[in-house]
Amino acid sequence: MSTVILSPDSSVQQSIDQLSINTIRTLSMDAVQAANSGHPGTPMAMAPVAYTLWQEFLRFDPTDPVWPNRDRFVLSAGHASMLLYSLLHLTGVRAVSKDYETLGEPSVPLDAIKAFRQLDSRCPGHPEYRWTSGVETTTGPLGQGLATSVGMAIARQWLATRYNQPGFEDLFDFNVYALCGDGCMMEGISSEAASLAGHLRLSNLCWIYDNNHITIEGNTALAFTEDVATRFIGYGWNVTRVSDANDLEMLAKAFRTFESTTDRPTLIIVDSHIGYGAPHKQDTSGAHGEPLGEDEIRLAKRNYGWPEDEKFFVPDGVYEHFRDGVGARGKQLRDRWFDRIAAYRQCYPELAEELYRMQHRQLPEGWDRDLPEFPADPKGLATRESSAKVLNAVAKNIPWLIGGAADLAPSTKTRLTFEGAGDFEAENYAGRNFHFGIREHAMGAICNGMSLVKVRPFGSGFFIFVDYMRGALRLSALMELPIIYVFTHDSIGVGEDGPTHQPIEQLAHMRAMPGLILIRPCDANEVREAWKVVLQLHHAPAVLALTRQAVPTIDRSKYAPASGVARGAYVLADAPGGDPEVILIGTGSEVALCMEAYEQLVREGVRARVVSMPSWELFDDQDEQYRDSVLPPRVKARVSVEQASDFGWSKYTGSEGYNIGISTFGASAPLKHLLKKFGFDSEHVVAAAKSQIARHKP
Ligand SMILES: Cc1ncc(C[n+]2csc(CCOP(=O)(O)OP(=O)(O)O)c2C)c(N)n1
Ligand SMILES: [Mg+2]
Repeated sequence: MSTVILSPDSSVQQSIDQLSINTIRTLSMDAVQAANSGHPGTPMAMAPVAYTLWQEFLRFDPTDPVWPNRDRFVLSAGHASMLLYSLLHLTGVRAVSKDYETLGEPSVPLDAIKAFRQLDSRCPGHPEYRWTSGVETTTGPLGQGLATSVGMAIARQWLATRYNQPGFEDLFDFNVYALCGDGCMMEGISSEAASLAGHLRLSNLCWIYDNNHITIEGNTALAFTEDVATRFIGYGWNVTRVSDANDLEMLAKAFRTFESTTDRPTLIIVDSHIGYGAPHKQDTSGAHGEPLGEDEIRLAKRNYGWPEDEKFFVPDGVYEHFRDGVGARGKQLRDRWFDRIAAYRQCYPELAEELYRMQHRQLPEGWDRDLPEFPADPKGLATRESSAKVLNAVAKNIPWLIGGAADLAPSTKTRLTFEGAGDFEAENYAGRNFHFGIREHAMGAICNGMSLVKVRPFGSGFFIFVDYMRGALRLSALMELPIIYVFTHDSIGVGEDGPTHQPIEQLAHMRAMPGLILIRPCDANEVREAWKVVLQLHHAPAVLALTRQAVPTIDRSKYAPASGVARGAYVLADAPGGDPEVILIGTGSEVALCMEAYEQLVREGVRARVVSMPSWELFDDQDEQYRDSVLPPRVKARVSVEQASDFGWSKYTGSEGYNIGISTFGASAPLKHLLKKFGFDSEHVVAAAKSQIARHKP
């Protein structure tokens, strides 16, 4: 090990390893102090772990942080963000544009660290994907990063099985590392994800657990005394331990153990001291989430042999050291990979083309060929059934459209049934049908991880259980990931299953989430159009809300085409001359009810219009002229019909409109009794329409 003199006025000499580690520590302390907010203790403790991993093992090229076969590093303990920012800075990670072009400038310049947690800084409080290059996934809600890392590891196995070909056996062989703390270990989502990762024997997955026995309220003895090692052995993981976070040799040995383990994931439990080196705060929760204070920082720097008055100090040689370590190794591997992908393109042009399109979030040529058209049919079929037909047609055309359900595929109808689709299992990583098990929350995060590796995932379940995965879904939206969530059993239409299974407020939840596109199609042809819309999304997750029960297939020769779905809402059936005196607005299964009421109103000489409104978000995105053509401002008589909470509907029906909805949790009974009880019959809609007309008479 070479030694370096720290600074002219310091008598302390330390190895370049130690110097680099202490730079990570002090940058983190100084940034938190300058922001007067943040979490210094864990970066101080885990600096040697992150250093060893990055400098000795991680196959990552800072000059091309989006190289597809790079190892992934996920900071699941997102509050320790300064640990990651210090690494991104010291290794010289380059910025990447929104279109994944590498730019010349650094992703995290020192000025960004000095502006930690300030508006527009590349160093926000918690790491944010698509904001700071080199951040592989947004973390902060504890446990999410761990479960996301499982999705990344799964996607790598799937990619490797499909694209690694003779002569190119290592095209995809990246590893996924995730660093977590006690909080991540306590959250249920990590148990779900670890259980599945063990079951799938994901040997490319390594979790590093910072076992510091400290969380916000104090010692973990307050609430967390289980034997984590035994738990993970039970999951089928390889578990190893490093009893001192400062022991670089033991850390390296643990990472080598991971690398040589080929049949299961690895957990490295590292015993550490939060706030390491701070004399009054080490090993206390006081080091977790507040600045150390100027005096304590001085003392800690003294302990590190650091110049006490220097701030944001990067000693000579540290940048170069990272450049010659992780930098040189990563660049060589990255360049070699791109050379090989050129050769791969010669040998396997079709597979190479698939990879190119997938990695650029494009669809293959002809992705929408052979989509089913559904003839008019008064009996019709459930939208989950029509969705199954569309999904299976489109999945044949998009090889990397892969996904599954949380043990509900027979109900959600999301199984890919065509020849060769197969099941993704430990023995068959080529399968396209995923069995997430009854783990909705992990399913959401795993879909996030898969999407971050750029395959096109879908996940499905009962709509009511979206509540179980909301944390992950929120991150899909925050990260702008084009994941497709298929949620069926979308209303009291589930009938006898009763209030526990009847979504009431879930539509409003989803509509309140920024960036998420919700589509609730009304019939089979709207389902086809909805799939077309969501497949073409690049930067937004989508939810398809589908029925369990049959809905009529509307006669499109008589009424407007289903392509109106793309605009969120459209005039399905209009008053003679297009001059309505009342507008009925429905979504999903309630559009048929609006049509029934419409027929009756028309028979009675009432000029009614029916608007099918499968997606608020898509409609709100249209220009004013279109929106006004669908909902003319002068027509104030408006009725909305939806089997759910009417929360938010007055946005379209006005403060004096009439919203037919449900304000309880539903009830258990055959559907036809529920429809009567909750007022979803044409008499109610017709009466509401008439009372609206009367109310708004000039
Ligand atoms: C889901 C979730 N719940 C609560 C929090 C708030 N929170 C942030 S850090 C933390 C304690 C974490 O303790 P640990 O993981 O042991 O981290 P350490 O203090 O050791 O770095 C909590 C409760 C959060 N970020 N996410
Ligand atoms: Mg802890």
